[in-house]
Amino acid sequence: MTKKALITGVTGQDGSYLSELLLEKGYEVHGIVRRTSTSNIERVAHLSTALRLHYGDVTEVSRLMLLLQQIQPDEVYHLASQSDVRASFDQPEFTGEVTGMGTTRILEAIRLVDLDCRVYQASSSEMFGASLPPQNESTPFWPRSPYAAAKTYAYWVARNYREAHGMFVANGIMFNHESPRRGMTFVTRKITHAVARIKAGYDRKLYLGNLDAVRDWGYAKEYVEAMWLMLQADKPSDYVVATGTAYTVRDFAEHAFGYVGLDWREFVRFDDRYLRPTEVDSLIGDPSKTAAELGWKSKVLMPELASLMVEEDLRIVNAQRAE
Ligand code: NAP
Ligand code: G4F
Repeated sequence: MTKKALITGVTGQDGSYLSELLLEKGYEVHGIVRRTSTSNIERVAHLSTALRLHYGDVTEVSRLMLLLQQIQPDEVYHLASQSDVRASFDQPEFTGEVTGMGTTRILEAIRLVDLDCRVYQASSSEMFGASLPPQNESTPFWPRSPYAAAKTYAYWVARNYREAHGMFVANGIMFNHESPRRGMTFVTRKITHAVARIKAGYDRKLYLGNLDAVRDWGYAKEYVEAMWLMLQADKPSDYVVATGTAYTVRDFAEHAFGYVGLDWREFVRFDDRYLRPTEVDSLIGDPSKTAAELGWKSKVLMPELASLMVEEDLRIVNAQRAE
């Protein structure tokens, strides 16, 4: 029997890599797409003949119920979210609706249609916030943004549906993962895209906020494999997904500019618009449980990640120049 998967947030960075992975594994893959006035399917356009896309929104439970009833997925990957931490300070209520309540809606919809399926909840290392590293599955949560608070709520709702209703729901507590498909507002992609534009002579400066923040950056393409592994386990649980390595934003900029032979100090300038009312200073994950129970381990670390992202942004910028 062909397995069926439903992905919310299929048009995002992770949704696109996960779609590729599940299609490769022979799944019938369905995705929920928001209706927008301009196209939002660029990241999955190359999969359009294989992928089955449906309009929907995680703020509309009736639509979620109908789709679940029609598709009857074996696995649901709930990735949809307002995922920009800085933006969550400007839109806290909206972030709560989508990132927090969205999880309740998808779980309640599954329960109401009485569907026997496995669910992945996209939890985040942002939940650890001000708790000191290294962070693992037992580290207390201390959310430092409306986004992190919404994800913490969603994490506990996922746990509660597991405990109260016996549903198979796994929380992937993922640390920052990046790729050439990363949204342009996140610091890594903002840097690599700027490096390519500066190298091509289009821009002269890059404005950033806190360069001292420490992150544990991994490669998104590898992280979606951990999502799938969580839903193949014998029982549902919560897993930290990380590389266990630590770099500052400054380190990332140094590597990205250095890759094209530039000195970051000549181009990066400070802009306080990119500071946050409350910052998360240091996230460094301890993925030992995930390695021991799921056999997952990251391979690509920050220097290689920065290089491959710059490489792809150089290709994009040069292709635009040729047009
Ligand atoms: P992303 O690129 O921002 O993608 C988010 C997805 O959610 C997009 O497909 C977006 O649609 C969709 N979406 C937003 N609001 C929606 C709504 N109301 N209804 C339906 N879909 C909606 O995020 P990502 O990096 O792939 O991350 C995937 C998930 O993992 C998110 O939940 C994120 O918070 C979480 N996470 C990410 C990281 C990371 O480092 N990347 C780490 C931990 C957790 P549009 O394309 O139309 O905007
Ligand atoms: O790239 P960022 O915006 O990612 P952040 O806030 O760590 O959140 C990402 O990872 C989370 C997992 O830990 C996800 F849950 C979340 O959805 C998202 O994918 O910022 C990283 C760091 C921050 O400390 C920020 O203050 O970079 C610092 N930074 C410095 N200058 C900047 C900038 N961030 C952005 N976005 N833009 C800047 O100019």
